[in-house]
Amino acid sequence: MAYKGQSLKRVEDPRFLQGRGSYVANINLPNTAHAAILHSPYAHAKIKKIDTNKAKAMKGVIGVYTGQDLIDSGIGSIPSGWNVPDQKNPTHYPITADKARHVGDNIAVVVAESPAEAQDAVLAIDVDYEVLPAVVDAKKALEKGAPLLHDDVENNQSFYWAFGTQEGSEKAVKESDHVVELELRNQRLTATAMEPRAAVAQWNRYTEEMTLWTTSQNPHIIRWVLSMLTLHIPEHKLRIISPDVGGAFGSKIPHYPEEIIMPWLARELDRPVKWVATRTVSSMTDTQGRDHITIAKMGVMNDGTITGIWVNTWANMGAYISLVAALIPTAFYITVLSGCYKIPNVWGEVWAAYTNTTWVDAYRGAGRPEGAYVVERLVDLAARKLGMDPLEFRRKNFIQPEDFPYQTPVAFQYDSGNYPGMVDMLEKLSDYKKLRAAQSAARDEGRLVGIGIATTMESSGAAPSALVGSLGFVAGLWETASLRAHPNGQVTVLVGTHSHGQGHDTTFAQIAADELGIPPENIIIEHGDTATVTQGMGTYGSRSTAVGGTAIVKAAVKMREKMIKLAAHQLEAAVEDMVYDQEEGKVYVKGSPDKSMAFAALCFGAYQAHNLPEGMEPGMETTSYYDPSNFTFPSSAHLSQVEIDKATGEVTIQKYYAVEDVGNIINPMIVEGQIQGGIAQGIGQALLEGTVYDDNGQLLSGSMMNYTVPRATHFPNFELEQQVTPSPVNPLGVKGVGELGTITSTPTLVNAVMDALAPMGITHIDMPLTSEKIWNAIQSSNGE
Ligand code: MCN
Repeated sequence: MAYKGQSLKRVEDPRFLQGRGSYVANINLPNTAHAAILHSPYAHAKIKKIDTNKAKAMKGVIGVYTGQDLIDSGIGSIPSGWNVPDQKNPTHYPITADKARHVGDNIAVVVAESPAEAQDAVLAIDVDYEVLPAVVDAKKALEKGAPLLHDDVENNQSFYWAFGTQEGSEKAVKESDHVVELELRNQRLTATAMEPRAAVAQWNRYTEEMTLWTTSQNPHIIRWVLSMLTLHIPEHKLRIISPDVGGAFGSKIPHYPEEIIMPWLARELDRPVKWVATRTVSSMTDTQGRDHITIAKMGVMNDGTITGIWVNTWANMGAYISLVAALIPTAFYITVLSGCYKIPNVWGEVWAAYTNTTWVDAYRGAGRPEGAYVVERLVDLAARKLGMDPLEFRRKNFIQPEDFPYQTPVAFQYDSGNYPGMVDMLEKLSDYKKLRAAQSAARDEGRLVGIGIATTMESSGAAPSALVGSLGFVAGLWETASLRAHPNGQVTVLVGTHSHGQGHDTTFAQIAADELGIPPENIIIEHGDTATVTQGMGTYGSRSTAVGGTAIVKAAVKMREKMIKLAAHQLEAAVEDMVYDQEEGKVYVKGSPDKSMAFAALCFGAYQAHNLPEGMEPGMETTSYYDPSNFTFPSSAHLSQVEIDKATGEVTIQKYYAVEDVGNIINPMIVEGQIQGGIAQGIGQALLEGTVYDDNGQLLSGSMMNYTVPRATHFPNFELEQQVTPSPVNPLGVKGVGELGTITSTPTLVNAVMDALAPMGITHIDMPLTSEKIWNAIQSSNGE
């Protein structure tokens, strides 16, 4: 029976729901010491002197350490793993020694017998700061005379990157019948994962081995960097475990200071050391996302044909360069500016700046939501300018199914898709004509009802390694999987990706079950421990199924081949005459189905090793390293209807429809869950969320009291449908789903609100579209 395509219940859920999750904060080793960190209260301040004497003398305190202590012992600077030409990567020690560059920058660490004693002693550290002027805005940071963050980075400029058809875009925009222009801010966001970050380190003085439990999406990458660049412990003596991780959304990709500080302390003190962030510390120090200022233009002809697009962006990198931060406004942003459309000329350029804010890295979608937002807002404005229906305008410009593989002017070759089919489905699902008729009736009554649409594609499962290398990645983006069949026919699948909410224990078992012909109950999935899974690149960029899932398929093919050889030998038949029955999990002789050996019998035979073919090694274990030939390109079309209360500016989402195309689907229920969560997160950005710094760099949204994440009551029922256009890139035919809902829902909602406000002459308001901003726009509009 085929398990792929079925909505199997998530096997991990009973554990999570019954409080049996194993999170880093639950790791309690004997004799553990507890660390607390002193964070800078200033966004930019020179550290003139640190007096730790009072703190050191406090009850329970084992030690107090400053940045200089770590530097003196040879600890390295946190590196950048993605480097574009001429990129300037400032020095970034896990505890700063010279000055604080953002609120929350690490100033010192206390280790004590209990978390409370450590925290109390943190308050007793006396720091003499010289407060310096701060800059929080990317554009202002690049201006002459702006406060300089790093001595080794001139003008605060991290990098400049550009791609596309500069001349063509300029000409196209100039010579078009119409030009639409937009200046927008894609505001900064905080990931607010349910589980704050944590790290526990244990040093084994006998073997000189270090074990680090950390809340990471990519423990193997953390091991590479810790070993080679920051902690300098040999890789084979370093074990990184990322057990259950309670959500991440990109914020647990980076190499964080605490992943260096805790092992360093554990070795210094020769006892386990534990650190757990509070929500406030997470708000200040988890990497944040987005934060673009953009000026964009689109040229269109009278008949609705898009001729070109021109985009200038200023990207705020925060105070330091994070691990893959440089990827986000470059290869994950400018490369999606063609969207779902045949645009002959696409040009994007970006200036990236350091500012006195928390460092920025991936946040669900990472670059692709920013790109989709620019394109979909321009498309909406263009349709409005021409008086065309936004669905028809999109249809006119779509890349057609027969155009795939489609080469855009901005590097990507899209694998497959059916964008017209997707909007046909959306039109039907939403009963679009009826919605428009109802909207027009509501407008006649003076109500502010709007319908917003967005159609987007995204690039998931970044690959191949050589390509991402040429774009700036220091590592590769392959994935590895090992299948270990046990003598009784059960199988352990070890995979280099990391599940932190996505349900891989379930979907990966479905994949392996179909490949081997055994029930998923006989398979367990292991990930997140470098001692069992030898290598891996982790989970982000919606890569796990397309890349990790395919590595499982490839390892299963090798296992089937070995089983066929073994069965042929034991059944005294020719290898060419053997058939592997993936339905039944057995190997039989063609034409004689009763001459067969079951999967478990073959496993037992392989370990028994009494009767193996000449030259065959005992055991049943296979490994694959898989490097895909291309990204996969999922797509989606969303539609939402909103109503705005004129008196308060409050937006109510009345209807939400979404059609997604993620290729073949492994588990429809999990895919739906990913999309539902993604839509909620994208709407959160459109309407509510925003990380706010004042001009002095003080974080004004540092708690859940003033950073508004959406609640269930903000949403109507999402009505979802799937279109299936398999990807030719991988044998599963799958594309990524993890970020798609987020990418499409943000422009959908903003387009809906702008549609509602269109009769008042309002064309754009920057996110989040709070009731206050909308109310103010209504008050100053010319429509009333
Ligand atoms: N899937 C499927 N069929 C497909 C594609 C995917 O059944 N055609 C299933 C997969 O097997 C997997 C899930 O859907 O169980 C997501 O798969 P995929 O799109 O491959 O994405 P990843 O597993 O690589 O997850 C990463 C993605 C990203 S980049 C962010 S950010 C994100 C997201 O997943 N963070 C999440 N979803 C999240 N969900 C939770 N609960 N928590 C997070 O932190």
